[in-house]
Amino acid sequence: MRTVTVAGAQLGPIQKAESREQVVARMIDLMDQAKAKGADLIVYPELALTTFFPRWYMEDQAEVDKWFEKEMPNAATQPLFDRAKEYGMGMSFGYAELTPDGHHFNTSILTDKTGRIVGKYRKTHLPGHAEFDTERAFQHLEKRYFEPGDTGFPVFRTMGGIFGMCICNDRRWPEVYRVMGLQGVEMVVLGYNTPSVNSQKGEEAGDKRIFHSNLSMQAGAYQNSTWVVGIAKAGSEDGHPLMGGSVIINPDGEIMAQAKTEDDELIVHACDLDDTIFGKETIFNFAKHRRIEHYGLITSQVGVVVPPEK
Ligand code: ING
Repeated sequence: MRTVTVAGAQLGPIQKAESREQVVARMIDLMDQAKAKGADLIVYPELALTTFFPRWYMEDQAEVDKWFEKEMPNAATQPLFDRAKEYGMGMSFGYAELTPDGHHFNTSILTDKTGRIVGKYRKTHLPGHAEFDTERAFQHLEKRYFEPGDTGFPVFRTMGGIFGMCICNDRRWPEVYRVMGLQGVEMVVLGYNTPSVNSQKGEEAGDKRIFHSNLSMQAGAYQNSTWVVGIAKAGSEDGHPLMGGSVIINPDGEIMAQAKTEDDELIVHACDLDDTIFGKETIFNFAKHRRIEHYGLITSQVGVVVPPEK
């Protein structure tokens, strides 16, 4: 048994006017609750420190940069790192990263039980668009404000297991889980900020969004025999609704815990990393069963190339 008790710390909405200090206080309150439930690891959402600012069109780079962190930890987040260290609790959360040499990433970190950052991941798959789109009901400007991540999909040894991260839209791409699966990942932690409505398809029902989100993460978990923890920032941010539905999914692809609200909400589950072994040694024993001589298009071709008309 290698049990890691995971607390998924879903955040409710963060309004544009809310300060990082106010948000960190909410995150610490969830961490206190997690401690009371014996959590070893707490997982927060994507861009956990601010509102989902890519919904706002901005031209002044100085205004854009206000949403980014120039160092981590920093004055606003140090109390969170201090509390995690006091509790001996690992944590993962997402934030907008502005590097010393001027690069802008949608980033997530993983700390160990001593509060040390042991892993960093920068979001690879940026959805949305770079210019103001008059056709959309609302903007989704991640391609405007972030560069595609440069980390790839690394995994990290900590807390007695092998952990990986991805962020939001990454969870929809099977390659993401497989690259980590090929490194033996036993738990993928990810945060998301997913609009409850489709900016291009108004009539899409909210429950289909939850369905697609769960389908993607459950498939990733099952097909790589890994735990997947997907944690939302949810609720209405300045009138823009984000879906909830935070989940903890086991290596068989089964949902073991799911959030019920669109507010700050903790979901907790004792995850035995040894539950990943059977799948990795049998049906998804990659070394025994994969036939990579037939998979070439997956990395040699970006888009679709259809066969010629007869
Ligand atoms: N958000 C959304 C996500 O992938 C999205 C964007 C929503 C794309 C629904 C496609 C369909 O969950 C982020 N931040 O990636």
